[in-house]
Amino acid sequence: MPTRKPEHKSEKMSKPPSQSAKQDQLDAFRETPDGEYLTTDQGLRVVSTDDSLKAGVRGPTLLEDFHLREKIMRFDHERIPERVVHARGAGAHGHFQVYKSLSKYSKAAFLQDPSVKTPVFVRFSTVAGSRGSADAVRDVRGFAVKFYTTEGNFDLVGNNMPVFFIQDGIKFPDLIHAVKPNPRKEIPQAASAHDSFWDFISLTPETAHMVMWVMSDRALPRSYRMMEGFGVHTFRLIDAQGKARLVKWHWKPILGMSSLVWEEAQQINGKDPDFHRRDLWEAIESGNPAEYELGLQVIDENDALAFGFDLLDATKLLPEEVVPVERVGKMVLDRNPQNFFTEVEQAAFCVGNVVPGIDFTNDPLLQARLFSYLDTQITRLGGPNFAELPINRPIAPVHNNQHDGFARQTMNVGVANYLPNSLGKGFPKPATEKEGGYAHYAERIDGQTIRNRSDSFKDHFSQARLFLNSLSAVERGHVTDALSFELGHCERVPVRERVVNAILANIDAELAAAVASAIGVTVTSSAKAPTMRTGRKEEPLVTSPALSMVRGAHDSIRTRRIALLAAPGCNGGSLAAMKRALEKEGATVEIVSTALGTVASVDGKDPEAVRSLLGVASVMYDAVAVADGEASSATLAANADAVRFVQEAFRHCKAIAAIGKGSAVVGAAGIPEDGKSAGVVIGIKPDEISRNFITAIAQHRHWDREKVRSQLPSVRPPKR
Ligand code: HDE
Repeated sequence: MPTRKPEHKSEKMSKPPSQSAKQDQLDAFRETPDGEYLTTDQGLRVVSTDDSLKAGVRGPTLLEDFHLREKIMRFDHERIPERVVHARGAGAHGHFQVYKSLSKYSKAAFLQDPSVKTPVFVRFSTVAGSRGSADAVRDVRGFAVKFYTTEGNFDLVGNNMPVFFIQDGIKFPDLIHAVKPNPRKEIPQAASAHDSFWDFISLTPETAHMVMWVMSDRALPRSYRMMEGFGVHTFRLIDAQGKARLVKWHWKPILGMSSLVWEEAQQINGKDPDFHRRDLWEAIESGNPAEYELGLQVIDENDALAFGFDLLDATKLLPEEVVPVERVGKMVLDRNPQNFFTEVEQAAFCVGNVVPGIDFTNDPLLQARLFSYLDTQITRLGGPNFAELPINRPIAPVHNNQHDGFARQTMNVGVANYLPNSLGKGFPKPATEKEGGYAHYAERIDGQTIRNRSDSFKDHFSQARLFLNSLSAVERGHVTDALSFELGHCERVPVRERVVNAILANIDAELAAAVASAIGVTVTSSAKAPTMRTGRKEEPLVTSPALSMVRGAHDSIRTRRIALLAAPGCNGGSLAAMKRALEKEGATVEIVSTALGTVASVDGKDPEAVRSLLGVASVMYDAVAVADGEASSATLAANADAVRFVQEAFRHCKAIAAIGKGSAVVGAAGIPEDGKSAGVVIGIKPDEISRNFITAIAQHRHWDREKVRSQLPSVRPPKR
């Protein structure tokens, strides 16, 4: 069993963490069997692990076989309860660094010095599905960051959407029961397209804004590396003078935002249920860290009600056009876990883990979370000692009188396990604020005990409308399609009717009408809710361009996955040139052929196929190109899998290229071979095609094609 390195008593909180502080701590627990003998948990060497101890070769197994009993006992108890929400996830290690001191806002030690790299562990997740569910479902994504600071752990447990379904945590069990599988049949898995979810939505108007987000492309991220993150609630930052400011936390992905299209996502869930987990893992393994900038919206403490809504209401966002997001630091995730269970499954994020300089607000959703995250670990991690697990252990020293309980590891020495004491000379002693003690912000509170909500929480539709109005026509079309899909799966007509009339009609008449006609119900309500103010000006903000995903840089193909289709008889030289050009831009390129291995070429430059058409599909790539060569093209054009590969890439609006004769495969897929369709690059000069192909891939999607999606010509027989 690995031995733990002792923590040094002399470790002072002010000492900057070594860059590897957390990694060193984790490494002390790692066990590598290289060159070692197999032993029992007691360290006894084992002679055989293949046969149980029996009375005679054909006789009964003996109870005396302690190795058998221990091995089976340990196996029987390998599973722990999955997270009640966010059960499916993936994690990575890295660090965080501020660009410059944030002392003007917060006294938190990890926000002071740009030369300090604070170790972090991040877990991304879906919400509704169970641990073995597929990654590319329509859902909110969790974005939980644990900062191992010198003053203790700070957990920023956020999502990839800036708002939430409900305003008060007391409704969380209702929301989650409604979205989780039907309690009788336990279906559907990891999906909100069912009656109970939409029944709850239709009767809970405060969900309207979040519903727009979940029905948008934000719920289908292309990668964890290409989505934003949000703290959702308003928190407080406290500076060294004790001055408090309100803050909204943001994470901005360096690669920009990208999404999947719905049909593609559904196919991915069959072809590669581990799509996002694999993407994160492979990017990091190939030396491409996942990177995000930390953004802050800092608001004056007195401005909680200055923007036409309540900053304590988690169903509202503060548009970036009203209060800009200041980019203050960068997080780099560059190390994969070495053991999923101990590092990812046992990670316990607690919203209540804060450090001096960061504090809470009275957001009633946040307040309920402060209880839940500590409480839930007792069942999930089997007792109160979960903070001792290596992944959860702070790098700041821990000294207190919280003792005992299941699986306690620390051996506290001494008899004075209480305070005040004289037997232990008064230690461990409480710290003053100056010595780094956490003092809660002294907010003045004056109120009556009441089970009710503030009037400032009553507007549920203005920001749902703001979000919808801020989307591009294509994005808006996707919201309509998603609602039509989801409600189309509701068996009960009254549920469909209520969503349309009680929720959608209040947001936008056109949206309600379009969805109603798709799901066979009628809009009977013409009462659109009034638009309330968002921002400082009296006239309502009509759009917030920052809410659309199509804005932003489209100039990089770094880490994009590209398939090059080739068959025997291809031109290997031009294909290799294209591969080199794409790889130079940071893309991952794979040659896909009718079989694995060397593909015979006409020019002696035989490419190596690392995938076969049987094993992959175009939904696993961002773009596809077809090799030159008469025989290769003829084979691929006659191969239904190859033709479908190209056709699906076209349906999903991805960049497509064909070198020379490769255009025949594009033609066989029913796509015009004139190279005039958006994002379809056809030609004979490899350099020029590669250049144009790179530009087309950087666009990520060529949405113009959506208009023709349903009219895509059927597959033409290949030209002979
Ligand atoms: Fe969570 N949430 N949540 N949640 N949540 C959990 O904690 C809960 C909410 C979020 O990767 C649980 O350790 C309540 C908002 C993430 O391990 C649990 C309420 C946001 C993760 C829990 C909310 C989140 C969780 C389940 C309403 C975005 C995964 C296991 C008051 C700001 C963390 C666990 C990880 C996990 C409760 C609402 C984000 C049960 C009661 C809002 C990213 O404690």
